Amino acid sequence: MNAHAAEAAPQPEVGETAAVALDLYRRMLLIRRFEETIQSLFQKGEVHGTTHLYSGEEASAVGVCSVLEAQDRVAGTYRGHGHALALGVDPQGLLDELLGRATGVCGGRAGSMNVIDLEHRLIGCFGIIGGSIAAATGAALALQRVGGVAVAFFGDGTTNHGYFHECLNFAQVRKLPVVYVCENNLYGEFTPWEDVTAGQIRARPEAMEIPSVTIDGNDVWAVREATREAVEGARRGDGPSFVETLTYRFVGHSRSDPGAYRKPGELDAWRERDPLILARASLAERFGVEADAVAAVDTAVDEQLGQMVERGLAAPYPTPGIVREFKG
Ligand SMILES: Cc1ncc(C[n+]2csc(CCOP(=O)(O)OP(=O)(O)O)c2C)c(N)n1
Ligand SMILES: [Mg+2]
Repeated sequence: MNAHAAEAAPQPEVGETAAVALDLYRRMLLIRRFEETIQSLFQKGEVHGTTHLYSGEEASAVGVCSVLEAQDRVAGTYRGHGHALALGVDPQGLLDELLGRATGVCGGRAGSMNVIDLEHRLIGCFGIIGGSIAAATGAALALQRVGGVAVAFFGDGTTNHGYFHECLNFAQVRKLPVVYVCENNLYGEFTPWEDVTAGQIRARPEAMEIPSVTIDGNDVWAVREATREAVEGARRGDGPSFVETLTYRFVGHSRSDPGAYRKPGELDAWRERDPLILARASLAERFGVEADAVAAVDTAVDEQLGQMVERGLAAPYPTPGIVREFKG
């Protein structure tokens, strides 16, 4: 666990059902398997550029997005496959996008890092760190007039960027409906967060009197409950909130990183707290879901991905010079 302790995980609210729990699990599993597929396609030379995987952090996106409504808007990062799939972006469209095909959600022209899908509330994924914070803050300025809440996902390292400080200050002064979700995975690229960050991250929004919480980012229920509260506050007109999800990426920063900087035993310790393991445990213990029902979800996701790869590899490449119009 990170240097600062997470608050106790809230229990699911009365009214949460086994169906909701299974759906949250299915979404997290879909992200994990989708990215494993992407990585294997990348190694075969079918996915170009680079990839930044979200493996290990799935509970953060899925928990946050599970409480959003149709009018809300989300800005993700270059680790955005997870954010997109958690929002319900069509997995086939996303896969095709990464394969550079015309059938991709951006017509095959965005690739892994810059996916946008306005139909599914995703206003962009940003390769420039802090870009998501600026975009979500701008969206919140508009949503303040028309209704809705904006969410920005970003990492621990990004809290040292000027955008973070400027945007949070602006959002608090204008009481914008925005939730800032800092996915603290302990590292910014290859650097431990504490080597480059003065004080606790949460103290920064707190200094601006922005309600802030630090939670176990691998527990989808903890993320869901903390975000629900933050989103409700934004809808009431109370202004911005800050949610720090403590999590860990199981793979390197990007495709070329073997992760040699990890502390001994660190990866294994976090693997024991894999969000999928925690979700399976909660399915059984809190909801009485039988192992067979979980296995059926596992099989369905595997089959879905197998079919998607076949279709994606058969899809056409975009015509040079012709840019598809975005709907939104
Ligand atoms: C403005 C800007 N500066 C530097 C970079 C290079 N860069 C890419 S990822 C990264 C680290 C970000 O770390 P963090 O915010 O913790 O996100 P994580 O990758 O851990 O999810 C940096 C510095 C960038 N993309 N944009
Ligand atoms: Mg980080």
